[in-house]
Order: sequence, then C-alpha cells, then structure tokens
Amino acid sequence: MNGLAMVMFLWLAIVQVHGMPMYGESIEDDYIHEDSVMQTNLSGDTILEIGTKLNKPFLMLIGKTLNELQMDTRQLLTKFNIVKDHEAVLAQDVCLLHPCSEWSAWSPCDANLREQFGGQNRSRSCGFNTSLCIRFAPPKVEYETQVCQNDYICPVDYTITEHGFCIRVYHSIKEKRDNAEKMCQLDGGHLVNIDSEAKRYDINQTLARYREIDIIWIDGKKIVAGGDWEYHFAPQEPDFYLWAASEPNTPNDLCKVYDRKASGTGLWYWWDRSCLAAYNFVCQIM
Ligand SMILES: [Ca+2]
Repeated sequence: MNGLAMVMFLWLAIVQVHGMPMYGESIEDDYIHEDSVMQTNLSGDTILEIGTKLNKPFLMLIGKTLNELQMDTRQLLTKFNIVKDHEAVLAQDVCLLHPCSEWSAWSPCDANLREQFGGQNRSRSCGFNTSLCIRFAPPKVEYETQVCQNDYICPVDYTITEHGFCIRVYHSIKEKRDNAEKMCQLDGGHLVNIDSEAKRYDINQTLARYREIDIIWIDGKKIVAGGDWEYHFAPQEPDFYLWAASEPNTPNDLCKVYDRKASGTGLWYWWDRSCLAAYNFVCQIM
C-alpha cells in the first residue's frame, strides 16, 4: 500500500467512525479535545491507543495494520542491506582479480624445417576496468614471444600424400646419389625409403605426374661392395620387398634406385646402381 492509498484508507476509516468532519473542524482537533493523545506523527501505535481508549475496534484494526506495514518495511530494509553487503564483498573480489585475461594458446611455431629454430607468440588483454574500483588503465594487449622448434612439419615445397607422407619430387634436377641425399638433408629429410605398400602406392601416384622420369634415387646404400643395405629411414615394413627379378645382383653397385624402365614392364622396382650416375630424386621429411 503506498502512502496516498494509506492516507485515503485512514481517511475513510475515520469518516466511518466519526462521520465527515465539518468545515473548520479537523480530525486532529477532535482527538485532541477528546483524549489529548494525538501525536504529531500518526503512528500505528497511536491509532491503536486511540482505538483502545475510544473502544473503537475498527481504529484498533487500522493501528495494527499500520504497525504490520511498518514491520514489513523494516524487514525489507534489512534484506536490502544484506544484498548491499554481498555486493560490497563481490566488488572487493572483482577488484582483487588479476587485471589481465588468461594467455591465449601459443601461435604455430614459424620454423620451416625440423631442427631449425623459429618463434611463436601468445597474447592476453589487460586493463579490465570496472566502476567498482580503480584498476589498471588504459586497456592494452600484452604479447609474449618464445623460441621454438617444430617436431614435424611439411614445408611449402613438399606435398602430403594420400597416406600422409611428406615428400618432394626433385623433377628438374639430376644429381649423383650423395648430392641428392645432401639436398634432402638440407630440407630436413632424406631420400625417400619406399618401404611399405602404402608409400609405394603414393610415390607411384605422384611419379605418374612426371612422365619424363623413369628412375629416381631412393634411400638405401651399401658402405662396401657386397655389404648390407643401410638406410637413413628405418624400414617401416621390414618384410616389404620390391626388388626387380634377380636384383640386387651387382656387388659394386652400392646405391638403390627406383626404376620403371629396366624391367621392360613399366612397373617400378628397386634396382642396385652405381652411385655416380645423376638421377632425379624424391625426398621425404618425417
Ligand atoms: Ca643390378
């Protein structure tokens, strides 16, 4: 009940008890004349007291109602103060928070090759401001940088094949075997070891785009004539076998090639050859 409604309620109640006051005669005067208990402020207790003295149950009811209203108001004020207290605690907590957001994830390392150093950075926003307290201003973005290396990347000049091998066909350069291997190493890899059915398939698919190439250097070399074949990339499938019929058969040919012409079938096989010939080659990075 708002103030105006309360006044109207009291007015109607008093009119009902005493009848409409005459011109020049106030309700207050009436009460003062009768009982001299009227206070300047018309409180619930005062009305209750008047009602009791005058034996007017309706006035007593109004007094009680007014008292209950005042009680409700006090309870509301108490609740309001509890909320205000919570707000104050919350404001303190917010003001104690670190003025910056969490760091972002590190950006990708920009090192292009394996075993090469690069850089990467991350950022965060600082200066989160609020009206609750004076914090760090003005807002800004902080950056942090660190040196990094990539465990594995496939450089721009390389291609990732269907089965995920990172390879490059040096189709316009012919080199002796050791030079070819050195070039692969400069890229961070080695001559490709065609050591599984999946890789054979991918390399064949790739080489099919270079019809002019019939032979390439691949991983695999003997240190001495008649010695064991040694590889930079340990064979993924040790039992995988792709020697051409009757190969390898030349103890002094220390290097391994991938050749599609020699067999006369047009199919790619391993052959042993002299390391001193100049061929195209395929590198792989792992
Ligand atoms: Ca041979």
